[in-house]
Amino acid sequence: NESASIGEQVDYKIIGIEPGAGITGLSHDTLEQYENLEGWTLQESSTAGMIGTLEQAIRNEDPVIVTGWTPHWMFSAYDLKFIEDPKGVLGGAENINTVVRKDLEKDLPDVYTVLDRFHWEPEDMEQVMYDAQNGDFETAAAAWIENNDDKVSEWTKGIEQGNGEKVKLVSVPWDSEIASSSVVKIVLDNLGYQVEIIPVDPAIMFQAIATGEGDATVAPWLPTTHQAFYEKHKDDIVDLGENLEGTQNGFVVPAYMDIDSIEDLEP
Ligand code: PBE
Repeated sequence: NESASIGEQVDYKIIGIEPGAGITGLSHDTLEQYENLEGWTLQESSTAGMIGTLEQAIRNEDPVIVTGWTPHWMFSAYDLKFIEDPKGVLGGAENINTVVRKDLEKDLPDVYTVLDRFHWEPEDMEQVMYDAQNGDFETAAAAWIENNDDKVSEWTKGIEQGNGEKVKLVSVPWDSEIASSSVVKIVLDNLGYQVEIIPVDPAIMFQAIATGEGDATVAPWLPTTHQAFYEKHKDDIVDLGENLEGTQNGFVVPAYMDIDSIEDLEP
């Protein structure tokens, strides 16, 4: 129905992802903080489920609103746009930080130094994510490392070889963080460490670093997406600062939809 409001057309639903994701909590906050979203619901599912719903809507040129973020390949696969979030509930431009357990510096000083130096650009992460679509993350990360010796040697210069010490790299199960964790794993493996990547929900990731069960993570999105988990554990973790600047969350729609702002959605 052409004259129906967007709300009516999408059944007052925002298509979300996993319940444990930071963006899911922020999306619930968004529904609460915008009065015009009264009566709207967030349909939690999975990242694959969200993408499936988005793809199907695009095939039919139907309206759809999903929770999205960048870096993500969906922006190169489809013509999409973020709609404005004037209250900033979903966060503005964010960063990804490196967070390690207390005592990592003492126990594994060289690993700590490499992690502290690890820093790259969204384009680097996207390159690994893009290559992994036609293969796997391990191969894509290895290729990126081979092609970016200048960056990698900045992180590893003067670092002594390890002796097979184990490193538990905790992460989250989204492509962006599988990409960064895979790169860090291979860099440390090549230095003689044995790195295991453990993908868990963001809440568990912070808890693992705080309890010392995990050694490090390069996956926290801050200051907004993972703020609640960060606040809970901030006294028991060591924040080594940004490893990447310029991520973004938001409500995402196909470019053919005539809507620009969350405030334009009708109750
Ligand atoms: N994300 C991608 C995650 C972090 C990385 C935005 C879906 C989240 O916790 O929401």
